[in-house]
Amino acid sequence: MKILVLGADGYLGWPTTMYFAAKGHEVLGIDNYIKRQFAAEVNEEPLFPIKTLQDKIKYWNIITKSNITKYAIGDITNYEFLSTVIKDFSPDCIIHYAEQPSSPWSMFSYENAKRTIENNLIGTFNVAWAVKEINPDIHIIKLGTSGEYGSPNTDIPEGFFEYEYRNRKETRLYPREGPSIYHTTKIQDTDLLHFFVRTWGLKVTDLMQGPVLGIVTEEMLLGNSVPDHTLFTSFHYGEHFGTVLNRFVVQAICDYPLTVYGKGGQTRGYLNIKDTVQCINLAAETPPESGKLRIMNQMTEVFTVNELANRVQIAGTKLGLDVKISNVPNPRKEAEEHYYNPEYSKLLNLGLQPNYLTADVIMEMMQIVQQYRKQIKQNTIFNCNSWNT
Ligand code: USQ
Repeated sequence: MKILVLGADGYLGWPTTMYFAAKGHEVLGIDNYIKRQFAAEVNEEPLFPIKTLQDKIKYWNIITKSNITKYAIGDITNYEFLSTVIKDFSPDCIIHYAEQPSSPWSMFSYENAKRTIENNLIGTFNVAWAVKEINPDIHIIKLGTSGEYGSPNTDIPEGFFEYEYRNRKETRLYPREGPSIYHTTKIQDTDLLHFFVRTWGLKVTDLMQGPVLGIVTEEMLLGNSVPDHTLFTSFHYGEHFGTVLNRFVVQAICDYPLTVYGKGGQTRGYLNIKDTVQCINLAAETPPESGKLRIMNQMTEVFTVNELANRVQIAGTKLGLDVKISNVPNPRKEAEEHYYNPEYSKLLNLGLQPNYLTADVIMEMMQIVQQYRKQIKQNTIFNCNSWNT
């Protein structure tokens, strides 16, 4: 296949680019480095030094002795740029990660909220419009978020559900209620894509992904037991850009009590970064029929924040660390104790082999983070940047 990866410089975009390239697909990775800029504004550089996308791809092509992976630097909110790339490359599949990905960052200021809305909504709109104009047969795989559902008091289906109202039945998108501006843009992305699918028969897969954890994917190992650090992805641990398990691992290594927000009963579906790339591949290999929006819940196991903290503490003890847990004031507006029961069988039925969160997985992460301990900026870990202030 010819695969266009939008947001190829990011935490998930770079492992995805390598994954498809390693399978022999022709990959074009695009990025405008905006996430690097957004993160730098809040002093949150990734823990590991990360080369530019150009340099990563050049390095990848040298060590894998191939030249099928290419890059283009540009902004997908610029329609001229995006449509030219799609016309020239003529992809079979577009994987769309090119969004501002942090909920806390989107809530930090008016400017951040506005930039999140502009970047995410115009970007997605441009992708859908360009595909409609150039070739509606291109399969769009869009990274949504399980946060679109909020934390409802009923089970959560995979996208659509059947309901009955005044003795009549209908099937519609399950109601969504985002806890941040970021999550709300993802809801609007889904609505936009659904409209394009219904109106112009596009083929779209929208993945409701839970918070991702982990550092290493198969392609960083290059067949060895130790990863090549030059191929590492942008691993964040700060209050805005780090996901919770990744943050806890870094906190354990630098003797910072794990920052459980509030009561810690917040429950989400999580997955390993290795499973993200597997899921994207499974989606790419099974495009939906035209005119149908396919939604799949992308997660492999459900935890409360307290359960995650306990697991990190146990893994830390095995490595001789004295990991403390602290219930800090919750900077977010979210339920801290709630029902949560999402369905997530579609990707398993397509063949997903989950990498579950074992003590070994956490210890492996800790051993890598340990090597970069001196680079950890403790002052970016918790400043209680709040939804309410
Ligand atoms: N949390 C803590 N302590 C921390 C950090 C987070 O208790 O130090 C809690 C949060 O309050 C939340 C849960 O852990 O209840 C998950 O937080 P997160 O920061 O790992 O995830 P979230 O902000 O929800 O967003 C992340 C990614 C986003 C992705 C989303 C999936 O930034 O790209 O889409 O996970 S979901 O959460 O399902 O919306």
